[in-house]
Amino acid sequence: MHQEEVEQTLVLIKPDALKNSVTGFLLSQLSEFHTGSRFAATKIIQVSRMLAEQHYTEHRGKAFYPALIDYIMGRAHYPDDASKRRVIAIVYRGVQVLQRIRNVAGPTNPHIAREEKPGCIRALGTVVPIRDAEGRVISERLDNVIHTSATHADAEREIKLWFVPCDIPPLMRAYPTDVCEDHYYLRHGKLCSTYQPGGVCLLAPGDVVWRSDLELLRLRSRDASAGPNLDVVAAKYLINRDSQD
Ligand code: 3AN
Repeated sequence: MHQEEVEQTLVLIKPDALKNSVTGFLLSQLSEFHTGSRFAATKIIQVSRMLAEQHYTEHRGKAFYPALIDYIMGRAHYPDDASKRRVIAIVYRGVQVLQRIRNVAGPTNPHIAREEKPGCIRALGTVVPIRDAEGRVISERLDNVIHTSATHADAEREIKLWFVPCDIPPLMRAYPTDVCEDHYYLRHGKLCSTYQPGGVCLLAPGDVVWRSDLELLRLRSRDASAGPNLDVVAAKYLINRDSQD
């Protein structure tokens, strides 16, 4: 096996899978035996709104977007028990692992998955109508059990969004890292270099950081409005920090 053939992908085992206790089945379907993939990282996450909105940023503004955010946050499946709201986030690595895992997952829409690819993971899912205030169906929520990255560019964006480098053993990291030399705090949505009450320390000197994140933080500390949204870096440092709404 040549090193350059090894790729990575992000899988999210979503709240409906956890509620229906199919996690063991999914892990078996995703295992090296079926997909040639190996674990590089995994964690249990209570998904914040910030993380959900960054993950699904391409769907912002669509009719199903609010329901999609509620779904990945676990609010749809656990409306009355926030303590049960979580996903399992996994980085898999292996040869052609992105496509092999997408094949096992199947089509995005569970109805189509059942028709076109019976036996795939998303054939276990369901489709929930979304209604407006008058009760008219305006869209649908696809409860499709797992997320898998669609492209290599998506995999890089998503792995960097959900994981810090030290979640992944050094020899399994696919993207460049740097060592941070400064303090970066987030306070009321703004970046600061010194601690003030209410601030959260994102990074301290000596921390290992995705190089692209550090570039954005440096840019932002010179010009507070430059570059992409700060949340794309901040969200992973806030994972499991406070219980979410
Ligand atoms: P996939 O998850 O198969 O890569 P994406 O990335 O296009 O599909 O969409 C991400 C998620 O957004 C889907 N898993 C699904 O929950 C939701 N979604 C996408 N398209 C629609 C749609 N037309 N109607 C409802 N929900 C959708």
